[in-house]
Amino acid sequence: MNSIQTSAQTAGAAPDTARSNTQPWTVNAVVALFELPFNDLMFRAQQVHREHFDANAVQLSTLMSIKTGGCEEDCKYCSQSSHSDTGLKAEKLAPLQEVLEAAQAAKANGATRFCMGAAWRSPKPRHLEAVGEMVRQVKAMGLETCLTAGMLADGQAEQLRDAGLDYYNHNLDTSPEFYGQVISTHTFQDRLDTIERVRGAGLKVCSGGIVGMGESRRQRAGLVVQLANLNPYPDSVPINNLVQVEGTPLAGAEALDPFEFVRTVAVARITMPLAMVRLSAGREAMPESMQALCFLAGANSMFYGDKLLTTSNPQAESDRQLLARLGIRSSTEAELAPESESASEPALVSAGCGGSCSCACQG
Ligand code: SAM
Ligand code: DTB
Ligand code: SF4
Repeated sequence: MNSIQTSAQTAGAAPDTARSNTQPWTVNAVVALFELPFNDLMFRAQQVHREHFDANAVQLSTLMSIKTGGCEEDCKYCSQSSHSDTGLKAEKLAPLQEVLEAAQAAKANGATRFCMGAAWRSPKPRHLEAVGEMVRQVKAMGLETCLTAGMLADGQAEQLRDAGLDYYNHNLDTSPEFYGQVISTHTFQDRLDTIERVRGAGLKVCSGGIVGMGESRRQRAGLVVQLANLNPYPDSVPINNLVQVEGTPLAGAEALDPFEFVRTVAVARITMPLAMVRLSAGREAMPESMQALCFLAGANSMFYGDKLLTTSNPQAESDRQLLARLGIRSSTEAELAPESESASEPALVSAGCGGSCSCACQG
């Protein structure tokens, strides 16, 4: 279809599940969204956002790199690729205790999800055993669990599901047309295959991409189209702004216009109305005013905690202050979820208020 779809159209006849677009998005239609006057695009995104979510609540996830560096893949943006000389030391899988302590600290700080990242092309069976135990024990702490560990073989998603994994993160990263310019050691189809296995096992899919790698606007639209036309589209869609790491081929790439980043968030919100859209890597370099625009554009999740995987994130304290200044509460995804009865009135979750607030937090 060539015209811009409205959310009413997407909510039309008998979708397979709630998160399916009844008519596929075309690249032209998504480019047309990108080309809207900025205020019109923001208005459209806010309308869609408010139709499905509390517009003043975000979900907070904390990341930990459980296996850093030495990855055999050649992703040109990544600090952990062994094809780049970034000075990062390759490490072994972190001990269970270290992971549990980090998860406990994340929970105490107000995060509701703990995301573990491993720099693997694909996990080996012995890796999966160890990671499964981490997932089991983090889940037992009352945190949602997310893992990103590369391509999965048949049966591995089921193994993780049985350990208690909620989400598997596997980004499509960029459009099929641009993919080969960024990564040559696996294909776009490989990414789709893993997403299929994750979905097939009944895990929630977290999949998004990176912008600011020198792709064109049409290619950014191409990424969004691929995500939005997944059936169903991802439960969670991280939008990363390239963090330029010295020693990677993409260090020195021309920075993306900040408004184009905000537009990408808005377009993701409009095309995937029920997804959690996550403001992901790159926040440290973003002015707070730009982050506020991202929330206005429909972002309702973010990485919270002083570190992403190998690069830094804004300090948790400054994020708490930013959210307070914007009147944005932190909330669990269950409370934010469209099907939840409490979606319109989410219970408050502490983002480390220390018990000094009047909310229903755990202090
Ligand atoms: N090896 C696994 C994989 O590739 O799926 C998991 C780890 S990988 C670091 C997870 C995601 O982080 C990538 O798909 C990419 O979207 C994002 N990412 C990695 N380095 C980044 C950077 N320098 N800037 C922005 N996003 C980045
Ligand atoms: C995602 O989309 N972004 C996160 C998470 N999923 C794993 C990773 C961002 C990594 C940023 C660069 C780094 O810290 O190494
Ligand atoms: Fe980095 Fe993941 Fe690519 Fe490995 S597969 S180089 S960890 S993005």
